[in-house]
Amino acid sequence: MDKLVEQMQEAIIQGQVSEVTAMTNKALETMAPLDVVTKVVAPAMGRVGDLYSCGEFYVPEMLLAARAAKAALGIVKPMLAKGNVKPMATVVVGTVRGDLHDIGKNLVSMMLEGAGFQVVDLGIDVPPEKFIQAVLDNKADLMGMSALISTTMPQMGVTIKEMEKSGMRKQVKVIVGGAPVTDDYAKSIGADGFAPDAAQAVAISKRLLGLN
Ligand code: B1M
Repeated sequence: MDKLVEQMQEAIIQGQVSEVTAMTNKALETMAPLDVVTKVVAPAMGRVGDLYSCGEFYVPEMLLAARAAKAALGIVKPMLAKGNVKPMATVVVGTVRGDLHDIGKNLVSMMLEGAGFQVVDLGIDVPPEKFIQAVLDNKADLMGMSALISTTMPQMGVTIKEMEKSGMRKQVKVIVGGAPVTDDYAKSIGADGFAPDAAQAVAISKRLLGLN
């Protein structure tokens, strides 16, 4: 692995915001912004998850690492959005009720924006009624839900059921994602699409809307 990539990953894992900021700026002299996301931030946060799982990291360490990851993402975000053409569709995205994880959802938002979508990002802990209202207010073509915990994942199905009840389900395509989510799970709750990562979220969103 490239030495700088390795050092950046380590700095994210250790939550060193200023080092991550400096190294990200340096890396961007030679590295594509998307590579910072896929080769540095995503794998580093994966390792943070492993460290948490095996009891080496606790919540404070995860928070510090997440802050450092966000510092890197804050730098690359405007670059990913560059080269943007006129919005081709509107998408409402958010992390479901009870779930505070937003790094993956932010990556998905950034990539969609970069691909030319207008993104309405509702943030974290989004209840079904807020998703529904935002879709209606923005006349969204697509709605994206992210969930990172097995106990919050069912909120995606709850939201889809509420959309059905309110009679607006057919007006909007629904895509879901997040580490515990699978294609089968997405189908079982009636979502139109599932994406395992941010790049595929763009490809699948385009496909669902017939934009390819
Ligand atoms: Co939490 N956490 N966390 N955490 N956390 C996980 C998810 C966990 C797997 C860690 C572990 O045990 N190994 C575990 C869940 C276990 C389970 O579900 N059974 C867990 C837990 C338990 C918790 C708490 C309960 C801990 C506690 O308090 N005891 C708590 C819950 C808080 C809550 O949400 N109510 C908690 C809190 C936190 C922090 C706040 C400290 C922090 C979040 C900070 C933040 O997001 N601002 C945090 C973090 C950082 C993690 C891990 C380490 C990393 C998540 C991440 O950012 N990954 C995570 C472990 C892991 O996932 N390995 C963990 C990087 C990101 C790029 O990947 O989010 O998967 P990901 O997104 C990908 C794809 O999934 C996909 O594209 C993204 C980019 O490629 N994708 C989509 C995501 N959303 C999509 C939507 C789409 C399409 C694709 O369409 C709309």
